[in-house]
Amino acid sequence: MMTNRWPHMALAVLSGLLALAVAAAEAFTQGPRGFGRPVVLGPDDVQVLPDPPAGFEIPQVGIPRGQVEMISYDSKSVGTTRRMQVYTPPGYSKDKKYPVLYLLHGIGGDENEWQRFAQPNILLDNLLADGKATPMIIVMPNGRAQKNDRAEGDVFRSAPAFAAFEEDLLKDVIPTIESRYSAAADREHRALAGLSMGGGQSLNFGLAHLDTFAWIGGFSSAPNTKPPAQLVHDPAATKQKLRLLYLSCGNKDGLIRVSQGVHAHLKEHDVPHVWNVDSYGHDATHWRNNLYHFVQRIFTQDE
Ligand code: FER
Repeated sequence: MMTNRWPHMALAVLSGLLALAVAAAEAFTQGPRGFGRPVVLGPDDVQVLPDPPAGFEIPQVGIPRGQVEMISYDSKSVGTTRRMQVYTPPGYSKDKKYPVLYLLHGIGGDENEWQRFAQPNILLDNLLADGKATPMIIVMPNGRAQKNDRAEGDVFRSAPAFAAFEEDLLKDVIPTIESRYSAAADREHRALAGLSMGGGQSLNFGLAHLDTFAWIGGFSSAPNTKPPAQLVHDPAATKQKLRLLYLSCGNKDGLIRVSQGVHAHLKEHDVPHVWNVDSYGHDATHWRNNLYHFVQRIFTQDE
């Protein structure tokens, strides 16, 4: 018997169209690259550190100030001359050795991004005047390790260059700083932190090189973060070496699932860490506020 197939075909076409419409609606509401994904908060996803006091980012009057300078270095792995910003604290002197924080930017940024979002020099000058931080050098390199390292065009295409930065950091950036500045050159005096792509880089490189870094921070870490079990594959060793592991994310940031996954793994394996979930999004306020907290908690042995 001949059956009429038209109703079936019409149905198939209709459900195909419906699936497309649902996918388009999801792409629209979740935004590109997961920024707008729905945030699902668990019981641990709470703010453990208060927002900084009013005026923390405004230069205090009459206090000594550090300096920020742009320097160039030859990168062997990239094959070009690259740039980084270097903050030296007030009273910087060759007679002392300073710990160093390497501070990494996001996917759309470069060596100037942290200065634009947070002015780490102002935060540090203020904290030092109040006796709330250890004098340190802060290095803001360019984490896009490729010949054209400007944030141009579709910045997501440069994601592989953010992975390649591991070699530039370890073999060129750190040796440059330790040869040109009065820097203490051991793991207890090196910290690595960053925002978004830079957060992922800090977790990936820092936890893989605990002989180089003892203090690690990831703010709003991006999906370039390695899977948690890969990041911390030997929890006992990680625990023994880490001085601080600081994770933060805003509760309006669609990328929060990345940090939630890292926190869950650390908790499961009893690796001490800070997990601070504040009320911001993927934005400069979150990065500035959490940098303020992070810098007060590093290099505390030097106090
Ligand atoms: C992604 C979403 C966001 C991603 C990277 C980012 C590599 C980075 C964001 C930032 O640095 O602000 O899917 O993939």
